[in-house]
Amino acid sequence: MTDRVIRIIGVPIDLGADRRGVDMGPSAIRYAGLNARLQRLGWQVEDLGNLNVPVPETREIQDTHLKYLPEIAKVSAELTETVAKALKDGVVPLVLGGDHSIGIGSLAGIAAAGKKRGLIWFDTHGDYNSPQTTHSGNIHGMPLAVANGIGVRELTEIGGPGKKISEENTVIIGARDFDLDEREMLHRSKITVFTMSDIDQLGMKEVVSRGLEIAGRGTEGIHVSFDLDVIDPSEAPGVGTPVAGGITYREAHLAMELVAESGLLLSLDMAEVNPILDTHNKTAELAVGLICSAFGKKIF
Ligand code: Z70
Ligand code: MN
Ligand code: MN
Ligand code: MN
Repeated sequence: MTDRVIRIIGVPIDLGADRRGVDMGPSAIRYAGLNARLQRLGWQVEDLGNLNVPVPETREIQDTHLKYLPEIAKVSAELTETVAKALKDGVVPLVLGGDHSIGIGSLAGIAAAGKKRGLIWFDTHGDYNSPQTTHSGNIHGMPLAVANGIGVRELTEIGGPGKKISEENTVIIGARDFDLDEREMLHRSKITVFTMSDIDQLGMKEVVSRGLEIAGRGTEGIHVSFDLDVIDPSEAPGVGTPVAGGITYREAHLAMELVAESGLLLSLDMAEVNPILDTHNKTAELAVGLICSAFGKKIF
Protein backbone atom coordinates (compact mmCIF):
# COMPACT_ATOMS: atom_id res chain seq x y z
CA MET A 1 0.00 0.00 0.00
CA THR A 2 3.02 2.24 -0.48
CA ASP A 3 1.18 4.22 -3.14
CA ARG A 4 -1.08 5.76 -0.56
CA VAL A 5 0.59 8.92 0.71
CA ILE A 6 -0.81 11.56 3.05
CA ARG A 7 1.07 14.86 3.15
CA ILE A 8 0.55 16.76 6.41
CA ILE A 9 0.60 20.55 6.23
CA GLY A 10 0.42 22.40 9.56
CA VAL A 11 -0.93 25.95 9.60
CA PRO A 12 -0.49 27.41 13.10
CA ILE A 13 -2.70 30.42 12.50
CA ASP A 14 -5.04 32.22 14.88
CA LEU A 15 -5.10 35.57 13.07
CA GLY A 16 -8.54 34.74 11.69
CA ALA A 17 -10.15 34.36 15.11
CA ASP A 18 -10.55 36.37 18.29
CA ARG A 19 -9.71 33.72 20.81
CA ARG A 20 -6.02 32.92 20.96
CA GLY A 21 -4.94 29.33 21.15
CA VAL A 22 -5.88 27.63 17.90
CA ASP A 23 -2.41 28.45 16.61
CA MET A 24 -1.29 25.52 18.80
CA GLY A 25 -3.68 23.13 17.05
CA PRO A 26 -1.12 21.47 14.75
CA SER A 27 1.18 20.72 17.70
CA ALA A 28 -1.62 19.25 19.78
CA ILE A 29 -2.84 17.08 16.91
CA ARG A 30 0.65 15.76 16.22
CA TYR A 31 1.21 15.20 19.95
CA ALA A 32 -1.96 13.08 19.96
CA GLY A 33 -0.15 10.61 17.69
CA LEU A 34 -1.41 11.51 14.24
CA ASN A 35 1.53 10.35 12.15
CA ALA A 36 1.99 6.95 13.80
CA ARG A 37 -1.71 6.22 13.73
CA LEU A 38 -2.00 6.98 10.03
CA GLN A 39 1.02 4.77 9.37
CA ARG A 40 -0.63 1.95 11.29
CA LEU A 41 -3.57 2.26 8.89
CA GLY A 42 -1.22 1.54 6.02
CA TRP A 43 -0.61 5.09 4.86
CA GLN A 44 2.75 6.52 4.02
CA VAL A 45 3.05 9.86 5.83
CA GLU A 46 5.05 12.89 4.73
CA ASP A 47 4.94 15.66 7.30
CA LEU A 48 5.92 19.01 5.81
CA GLY A 49 5.92 20.67 9.22
CA ASN A 50 4.22 24.03 9.65
CA LEU A 51 3.89 27.02 7.36
CA ASN A 52 5.33 30.25 8.67
CA VAL A 53 2.64 32.31 10.36
CA PRO A 54 3.28 35.63 12.13
CA VAL A 55 2.05 36.03 15.70
CA PRO A 56 -0.49 38.83 16.29
CA GLU A 57 1.80 40.60 18.79
CA THR A 58 4.10 41.51 15.91
CA ARG A 59 1.30 42.98 13.76
CA GLU A 60 -1.37 45.63 13.88
CA ILE A 61 -4.98 45.36 12.79
CA GLN A 62 -5.50 47.71 9.86
CA ASP A 63 -9.11 47.05 8.86
CA THR A 64 -11.55 46.08 11.63
CA HIS A 65 -13.86 44.43 9.06
CA LEU A 66 -11.01 42.23 7.84
CA LYS A 67 -8.66 41.70 10.73
CA TYR A 68 -5.08 40.77 9.74
CA LEU A 69 -6.01 40.71 6.05
CA PRO A 70 -2.47 41.11 4.63
CA GLU A 71 -1.06 38.43 6.93
CA ILE A 72 -3.88 35.96 6.25
CA ALA A 73 -3.68 36.63 2.51
CA LYS A 74 0.03 35.81 2.57
CA VAL A 75 -0.38 32.59 4.55
CA SER A 76 -3.35 31.58 2.36
CA ALA A 77 -1.30 32.10 -0.80
CA GLU A 78 1.45 29.89 0.59
CA LEU A 79 -1.07 27.23 1.60
CA THR A 80 -2.63 27.42 -1.86
CA GLU A 81 0.69 26.63 -3.49
CA THR A 82 1.46 23.87 -1.00
CA VAL A 83 -1.92 22.16 -1.49
CA ALA A 84 -1.77 22.55 -5.28
CA LYS A 85 1.69 20.99 -5.31
CA ALA A 86 0.53 18.07 -3.17
CA LEU A 87 -2.29 17.35 -5.61
CA LYS A 88 0.05 17.60 -8.59
CA ASP A 89 2.40 15.19 -6.79
CA GLY A 90 -0.52 12.78 -6.45
CA VAL A 91 -0.58 12.73 -2.65
CA VAL A 92 -3.43 13.48 -0.26
CA PRO A 93 -3.14 16.87 1.49
CA LEU A 94 -4.13 16.89 5.16
CA VAL A 95 -4.21 20.47 6.43
CA LEU A 96 -4.05 21.00 10.19
CA GLY A 97 -5.36 24.29 11.61
CA GLY A 98 -5.25 26.72 12.95
CA ASP A 99 -8.40 28.71 12.63
CA HIS A 100 -10.75 27.96 9.76
CA SER A 101 -9.30 30.67 7.53
CA ILE A 102 -7.15 27.72 6.34
CA GLY A 103 -10.12 26.79 4.16
CA ILE A 104 -9.28 29.72 1.87
CA GLY A 105 -5.91 28.25 0.89
CA SER A 106 -7.07 24.65 0.80
CA LEU A 107 -9.89 25.37 -1.62
CA ALA A 108 -7.82 27.75 -3.73
CA GLY A 109 -5.09 25.10 -3.93
CA ILE A 110 -7.55 22.46 -5.09
CA ALA A 111 -8.90 24.85 -7.73
CA ALA A 112 -5.38 25.87 -8.81
CA ALA A 113 -4.55 22.20 -9.37
CA GLY A 114 -7.45 22.11 -11.80
CA LYS A 115 -9.53 19.69 -9.81
CA LYS A 116 -13.31 19.72 -9.87
CA ARG A 117 -14.22 18.64 -6.41
CA GLY A 118 -17.28 18.69 -4.23
CA LEU A 119 -17.04 20.04 -0.70
CA ILE A 120 -18.48 19.01 2.63
CA TRP A 121 -18.02 21.65 5.31
CA PHE A 122 -18.69 20.34 8.82
CA ASP A 123 -19.28 23.36 11.04
CA THR A 124 -21.48 25.00 13.64
CA HIS A 125 -21.06 28.13 11.55
CA GLY A 126 -21.69 29.04 7.93
CA ASP A 127 -18.32 30.77 7.52
CA TYR A 128 -20.12 32.69 4.78
CA ASN A 129 -19.67 36.28 5.89
CA SER A 130 -18.47 39.13 3.70
CA PRO A 131 -16.64 42.24 4.92
CA GLN A 132 -20.09 43.90 4.80
CA THR A 133 -22.02 41.27 6.78
CA THR A 134 -19.40 40.35 9.38
CA HIS A 135 -20.02 41.46 12.96
CA SER A 136 -16.63 40.30 14.24
CA GLY A 137 -14.29 41.21 11.39
CA ASN A 138 -12.76 37.76 11.85
CA ILE A 139 -11.72 36.14 8.61
CA HIS A 140 -12.36 32.61 9.92
CA GLY A 141 -16.05 33.54 9.56
CA MET A 142 -15.54 34.09 5.80
CA PRO A 143 -13.63 31.25 4.08
CA LEU A 144 -16.61 29.60 2.39
CA ALA A 145 -17.79 32.95 1.02
CA VAL A 146 -14.27 33.74 -0.18
CA ALA A 147 -14.09 30.38 -1.97
CA ASN A 148 -17.37 31.27 -3.65
CA GLY A 149 -15.99 34.57 -4.91
CA ILE A 150 -17.50 36.81 -2.22
CA GLY A 151 -15.24 39.31 -0.47
CA VAL A 152 -12.14 41.33 -1.20
CA ARG A 153 -9.91 40.48 -4.14
CA GLU A 154 -6.89 40.09 -1.86
CA LEU A 155 -8.60 36.87 -0.73
CA THR A 156 -10.89 35.80 -3.57
CA GLU A 157 -8.14 35.98 -6.22
CA ILE A 158 -5.60 33.90 -4.34
CA GLY A 159 -4.65 31.07 -6.68
CA GLY A 160 -6.25 32.85 -9.63
CA PRO A 161 -9.53 34.63 -10.42
CA GLY A 162 -12.94 33.00 -10.21
CA LYS A 163 -14.85 30.83 -7.77
CA LYS A 164 -12.93 28.03 -6.10
CA ILE A 165 -15.97 25.86 -5.40
CA SER A 166 -18.99 24.66 -7.29
CA GLU A 167 -21.98 25.84 -5.22
CA GLU A 168 -24.13 22.98 -6.48
CA ASN A 169 -21.59 20.53 -5.07
CA THR A 170 -21.10 22.26 -1.73
CA VAL A 171 -22.71 21.06 1.49
CA ILE A 172 -22.61 22.36 5.05
CA ILE A 173 -23.36 19.84 7.81
CA GLY A 174 -24.05 20.54 11.48
CA ALA A 175 -24.84 24.25 11.29
CA ARG A 176 -26.54 25.93 14.22
CA ASP A 177 -25.18 29.47 14.44
CA PHE A 178 -25.46 31.99 11.60
CA ASP A 179 -25.24 35.76 11.54
CA LEU A 180 -28.45 37.24 10.11
CA ASP A 181 -27.09 38.56 6.81
CA GLU A 182 -24.83 35.55 6.42
CA ARG A 183 -27.91 33.36 6.63
CA GLU A 184 -29.64 35.42 3.93
CA MET A 185 -26.64 35.13 1.61
CA LEU A 186 -26.52 31.36 2.11
CA HIS A 187 -30.23 31.09 1.36
CA ARG A 188 -29.62 32.92 -1.91
CA SER A 189 -26.73 30.59 -2.83
CA LYS A 190 -27.01 27.07 -4.23
CA ILE A 191 -25.10 25.66 -1.28
CA THR A 192 -26.97 22.90 0.57
CA VAL A 193 -27.21 23.36 4.33
CA PHE A 194 -28.00 20.52 6.73
CA THR A 195 -28.59 22.06 10.15
CA MET A 196 -28.56 20.34 13.53
CA SER A 197 -32.32 20.16 13.17
CA ASP A 198 -31.93 18.18 9.93
CA ILE A 199 -29.54 15.82 11.69
CA ASP A 200 -32.05 15.35 14.52
CA GLN A 201 -34.86 14.65 12.08
CA LEU A 202 -33.10 12.57 9.44
CA GLY A 203 -30.20 11.08 11.39
CA MET A 204 -26.52 11.54 10.61
CA LYS A 205 -26.40 8.57 8.25
CA GLU A 206 -29.06 9.99 5.96
CA VAL A 207 -27.64 13.53 6.11
CA VAL A 208 -24.14 12.40 5.18
CA SER A 209 -25.45 10.06 2.47
CA ARG A 210 -27.34 12.96 0.90
CA GLY A 211 -24.34 15.24 1.36
CA LEU A 212 -22.02 12.77 -0.37
CA GLU A 213 -24.46 12.39 -3.24
CA ILE A 214 -24.62 16.17 -3.73
CA ALA A 215 -20.88 16.77 -3.31
CA GLY A 216 -19.92 13.77 -5.44
CA ARG A 217 -22.32 14.43 -8.33
CA GLY A 218 -20.28 15.09 -11.46
CA THR A 219 -17.05 15.72 -9.52
CA GLU A 220 -13.85 13.70 -9.30
CA GLY A 221 -14.18 13.40 -5.55
CA ILE A 222 -14.60 15.61 -2.50
CA HIS A 223 -12.75 17.81 -0.07
CA VAL A 224 -13.85 17.70 3.56
CA SER A 225 -13.25 20.72 5.77
CA PHE A 226 -13.92 19.83 9.38
CA ASP A 227 -14.32 22.52 12.05
CA LEU A 228 -14.13 20.75 15.42
CA ASP A 229 -16.68 23.20 16.84
CA VAL A 230 -19.38 21.19 15.03
CA ILE A 231 -19.01 18.64 17.86
CA ASP A 232 -20.76 19.28 21.14
CA PRO A 233 -18.50 21.12 23.61
CA SER A 234 -19.09 18.35 26.18
CA GLU A 235 -17.07 16.09 23.89
CA ALA A 236 -14.88 18.66 22.16
CA PRO A 237 -14.22 21.42 24.70
CA GLY A 238 -10.97 22.52 23.10
CA VAL A 239 -12.23 24.52 20.13
CA GLY A 240 -12.00 28.13 19.05
CA THR A 241 -15.69 28.86 19.52
CA PRO A 242 -17.67 26.35 21.65
CA VAL A 243 -21.43 26.39 20.91
CA ALA A 244 -23.93 24.13 22.71
CA GLY A 245 -26.05 21.61 20.83
CA GLY A 246 -23.45 20.01 18.61
CA ILE A 247 -23.08 16.57 17.08
CA THR A 248 -21.93 13.71 19.27
CA TYR A 249 -18.61 11.89 19.27
CA ARG A 250 -20.33 8.92 17.66
CA GLU A 251 -22.14 10.95 15.01
CA ALA A 252 -18.83 12.57 14.08
CA HIS A 253 -17.15 9.19 13.68
CA LEU A 254 -20.09 7.81 11.75
CA ALA A 255 -19.88 10.78 9.39
CA MET A 256 -16.17 10.23 8.78
CA GLU A 257 -16.66 6.47 8.34
CA LEU A 258 -19.31 7.14 5.72
CA VAL A 259 -16.94 9.57 3.99
CA ALA A 260 -14.26 6.84 3.95
CA GLU A 261 -16.71 4.21 2.67
CA SER A 262 -17.75 6.45 -0.19
CA GLY A 263 -14.21 6.34 -1.55
CA LEU A 264 -14.61 9.99 -2.57
CA LEU A 265 -12.25 11.71 -0.13
CA LEU A 266 -9.32 13.43 -1.86
CA SER A 267 -8.21 16.01 0.74
CA LEU A 268 -9.04 17.04 4.31
CA ASP A 269 -8.80 20.04 6.67
CA MET A 270 -9.01 19.76 10.48
CA ALA A 271 -9.58 23.20 11.96
CA GLU A 272 -10.10 25.11 15.19
CA VAL A 273 -8.53 22.84 17.80
CA ASN A 274 -7.74 25.06 20.80
CA PRO A 275 -5.41 23.32 23.28
CA ILE A 276 -5.81 26.14 25.82
CA LEU A 277 -9.49 25.33 26.35
CA ASP A 278 -8.99 21.59 26.01
CA THR A 279 -8.87 19.04 28.83
CA HIS A 280 -5.87 16.70 28.59
CA ASN A 281 -5.72 17.01 24.78
CA LYS A 282 -9.13 15.34 24.48
CA THR A 283 -10.21 17.39 21.47
CA ALA A 284 -6.91 16.89 19.64
CA GLU A 285 -7.20 13.14 20.26
CA LEU A 286 -10.72 13.25 18.89
CA ALA A 287 -9.41 15.11 15.85
CA VAL A 288 -6.85 12.35 15.26
CA GLY A 289 -9.54 9.69 15.67
CA LEU A 290 -11.75 11.44 13.13
CA ILE A 291 -8.88 11.81 10.67
CA CYS A 292 -8.24 8.06 11.00
CA SER A 293 -11.92 7.26 10.45
CA ALA A 294 -11.94 9.48 7.37
CA PHE A 295 -8.86 7.66 6.06
CA GLY A 296 -10.29 4.20 6.44
CA LYS A 297 -10.01 3.05 10.05
CA LYS A 298 -12.67 0.47 10.79
CA ILE A 299 -13.75 -0.72 14.22
CA PHE A 300 -13.79 -4.38 13.16
C1 Z70 B 1 -19.22 34.35 13.28
C2 Z70 B 1 -18.24 35.37 12.69
C3 Z70 B 1 -16.80 31.35 13.40
C4 Z70 B 1 -15.64 29.57 13.57
C5 Z70 B 1 -16.57 31.11 14.70
C6 Z70 B 1 -18.49 33.14 13.83
C7 Z70 B 1 -17.57 32.49 12.83
N1 Z70 B 1 -20.18 33.95 12.28
N2 Z70 B 1 -16.21 30.38 12.70
N3 Z70 B 1 -15.84 30.00 14.80
N4 Z70 B 1 -14.98 28.47 13.25
O1 Z70 B 1 -17.47 35.92 13.45
O2 Z70 B 1 -18.28 35.61 11.50
MN1 MN C 1 -15.48 27.20 10.66
MN1 MN D 1 -17.15 27.04 13.41
MN1 MN E 1 -25.70 42.01 10.38
